[in-house]
Amino acid sequence: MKILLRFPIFLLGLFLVLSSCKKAAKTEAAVQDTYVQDNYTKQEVDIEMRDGVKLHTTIYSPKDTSKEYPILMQRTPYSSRPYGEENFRKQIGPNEHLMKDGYIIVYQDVRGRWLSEGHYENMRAYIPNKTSNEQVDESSDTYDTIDWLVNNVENNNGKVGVWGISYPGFYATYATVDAHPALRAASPQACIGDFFFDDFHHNGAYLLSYFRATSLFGTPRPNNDQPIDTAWYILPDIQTDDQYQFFLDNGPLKNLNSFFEYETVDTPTMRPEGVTDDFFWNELKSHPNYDELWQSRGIIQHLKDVKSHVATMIVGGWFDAEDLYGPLETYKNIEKYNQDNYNTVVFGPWDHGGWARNKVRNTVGNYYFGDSISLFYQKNIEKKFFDHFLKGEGDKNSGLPEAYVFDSGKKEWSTLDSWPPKGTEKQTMFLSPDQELTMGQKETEALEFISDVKKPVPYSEDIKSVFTPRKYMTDDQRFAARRSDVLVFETEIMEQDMTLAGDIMAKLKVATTGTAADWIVKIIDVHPTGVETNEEMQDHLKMGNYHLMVRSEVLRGRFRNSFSHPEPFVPNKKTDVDIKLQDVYHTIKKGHKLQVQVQSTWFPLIDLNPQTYVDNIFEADESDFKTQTHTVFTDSQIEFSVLK
Ligand code: PG9
Repeated sequence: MKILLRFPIFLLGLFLVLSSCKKAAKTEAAVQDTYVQDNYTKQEVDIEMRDGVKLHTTIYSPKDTSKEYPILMQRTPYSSRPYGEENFRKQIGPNEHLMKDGYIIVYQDVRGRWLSEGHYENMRAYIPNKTSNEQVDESSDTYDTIDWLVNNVENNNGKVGVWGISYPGFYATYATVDAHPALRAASPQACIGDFFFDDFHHNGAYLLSYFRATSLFGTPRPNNDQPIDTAWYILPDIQTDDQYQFFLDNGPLKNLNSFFEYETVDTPTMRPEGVTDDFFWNELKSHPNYDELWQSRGIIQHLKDVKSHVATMIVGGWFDAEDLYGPLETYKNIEKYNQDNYNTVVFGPWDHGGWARNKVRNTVGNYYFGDSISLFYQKNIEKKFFDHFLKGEGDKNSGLPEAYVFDSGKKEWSTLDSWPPKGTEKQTMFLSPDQELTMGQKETEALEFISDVKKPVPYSEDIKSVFTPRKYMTDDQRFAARRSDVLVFETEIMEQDMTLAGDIMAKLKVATTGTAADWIVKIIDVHPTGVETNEEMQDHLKMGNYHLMVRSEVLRGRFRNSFSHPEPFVPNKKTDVDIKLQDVYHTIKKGHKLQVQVQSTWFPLIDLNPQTYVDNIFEADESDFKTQTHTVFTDSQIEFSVLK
């Protein structure tokens, strides 16, 4: 009896031990919540810029004052809170290894945000060749801040690094322009490069899925834009989880203006016709083309003279829905124009900022890429980079490769001496009749589909409402493939691996009965059956036969020849539409199939194209939206960069 009794207790004990191991296996051992408070002091200062504006800056310094430390800084529009020198963050710095190693960690509210003075401008334009202290931008603000820090913060070793993800990544890139001599290392990560190609637009198509984020960047601070330590903006509440239906029922974009008429700010007594209180919404809706407003605010164009004392490591995620253009173009332009610089790139199988998370299982949406990929990056790449340039030799022998890139098909890292890799060849495949994707061109046929503005193609089969899109980047695409307004082209089963490495060019030959159209291309890795399903997979899906979206992109057809000078289509005229899809590093493995989908709506990831040409879709009327018949000709082709 005793043995019998003891046996279940043993099982219970075993279960408890195993389940705690399993739980621990999901997340890396978390740092105790009071680590920062126990090991760092905190001070908050308002640093005066050259034009007199003061920027609120939080400084965490190691309590051990027996040695000197580099400064690692992040400039952010998202607040350097918690405010108050008695309130501490639970983790500081790019990752916990750097925090534990001992750095002076600095956070700053950028000009016009939170507790900093001044007025905010999204993606503030750079002013070259400044001639007065009144000419300020994020470069001069960073320079003035670094100058103050190295001359006033105790125990600093005179070397400064900057890092940031997304918008903070943009400010990290900006720091490298007219850089302060103390700046030695910059890691822009998922860094915005240009709001016409990152975040709010993709090749001119407005990302309606960003709608709720607008007020975060466009609501004027109250009391005539005074510093404030609590969130002053309100995210629009569309009061439903079904954003597809909400935006479809809402109709033209101009019906959204009412969300941006605020009562909580100093509302002008009389709003000028068509002007809302949200200054960013006004910019979005008044500048549908790539005009001076957007062009002046892109940072990529200003990377032609990055001083060689600034080492750069650009980081991004292959499945980042928000900023993919930015990190790729930032790396490539620094590489192109500053060939003596130390400039490296890291791209892993992550979504937006995934590399900074401590989860053991690295997934994007349904798809599992492996364990400890972000943890590996933090410990063996990111810490190595900053330690080398801020604490170590600081020469080009960092021990890191030019390109640390993860093959999302093979699910393994590669260390390469360039990106894109040497040894790639362009391989053209044709969108052939009978839904085939073929190496050789077959006879030219016209494949027609009805593009119904009342039933646009969903960008996701999930019923949800998002702040910004994310999961769709690895979603299974069978839900779309089964619609008559999505054209599908697929290879035979691969007899050998095919490694896609670099950009993809879709060279479409199209026509429409209308005068306007969007064109979307999706690259899909069709998995074989018999593949094990991971625990993160949604219930209605299995890994067997999963149609993994590897890359996707849209081009608003009016911009096919110029992003600044849009033009209508001539009805029923065969027209070239070339779409550059951002880089991939993905092996379509033997036994898989490569699939391409082409469609004209992608809702509500992007807004609905009226499919009749109007100068500004933000001002379109209900009557402008018309169902049309689109045609894709089978001499359309996709040009892949294939690693031989
Ligand atoms: N690039 C991201 C973003 C920008 C603007 C609106 C919403 C998101 C980011 O900074 O996270």
